[in-house]
Amino acid sequence: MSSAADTIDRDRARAARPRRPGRLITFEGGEGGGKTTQLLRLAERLKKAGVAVIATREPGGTPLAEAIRKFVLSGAARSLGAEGEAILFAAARADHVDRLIRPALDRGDWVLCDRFTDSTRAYQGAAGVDPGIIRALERVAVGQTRPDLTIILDLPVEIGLSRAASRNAGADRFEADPADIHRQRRAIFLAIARQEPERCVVVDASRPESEVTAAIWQAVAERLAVRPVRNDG
Ligand code: T5A
Repeated sequence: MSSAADTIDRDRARAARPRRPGRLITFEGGEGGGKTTQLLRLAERLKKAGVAVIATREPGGTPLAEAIRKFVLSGAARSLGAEGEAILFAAARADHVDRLIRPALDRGDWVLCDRFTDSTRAYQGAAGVDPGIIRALERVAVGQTRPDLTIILDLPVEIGLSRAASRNAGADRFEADPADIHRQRRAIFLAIARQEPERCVVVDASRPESEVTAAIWQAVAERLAVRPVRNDG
């Protein structure tokens, strides 16, 4: 029979455990910074370390959110204005968090997400949406599901745009904006990193891919204490 002391110890142990076992790592920054490339590289490395990994993206990650992605990135929602687009990004994010991200974190998986809430702060923020509205949408969409670590891939706008142009067929709704807007977005990402240094790491993405990969791995290993799982056979 268990004693009251055992029960208290068990309660304490439960309280000492992290509220959720998984980790959420987001990749942020302007166009063509190498988010997709680096996210996939980190996913591979974590898998080799024995971590269960889900790689996903925003807008997107669920059928509903992917449909919203197609609609917004085509420019079809432009007439709603920047606030209307912010609402659509938030709706896609709410579905993504409810159906994919939160259940994965609860299972103990690590979720790597290509863009998340900081993209709304930077892109819709630079388009003039009131920060209070952005914060309110963020609360509704994600609740307590906040990133444990955010990698901000930073590089001069011109380099990022030329990389993005070399990769795809045509610029999407946001990529096609003037360079000044891209520079404002970059400034907002860097301001977020200064305001939340415990969550954000800025990585110089103008360097060769392998150097960027090494810098990201160092940040993940230091901040989230990932260790290779021994596999003795
Ligand atoms: N958006 C999104 C909002 O406005 N609000 C929001 O809330 C959200 C979530 C999403 C768009 O939606 C906007 C932001 C975006 O405009 P997207 O198709 O997902 O659109 O586009 P991006 O996230 O911008 O991704 P990109 O595809 O432009 O760039 P990535 O993923 O940063 O870069 P990647 O890995 O595809 O690399 C681009 C090219 O560069 C090369 C790669 O090989 C590739 O050809 N490359 C390098 N070359 C040299 N050196 C390196 N270090 C390199 N790294 C990659």
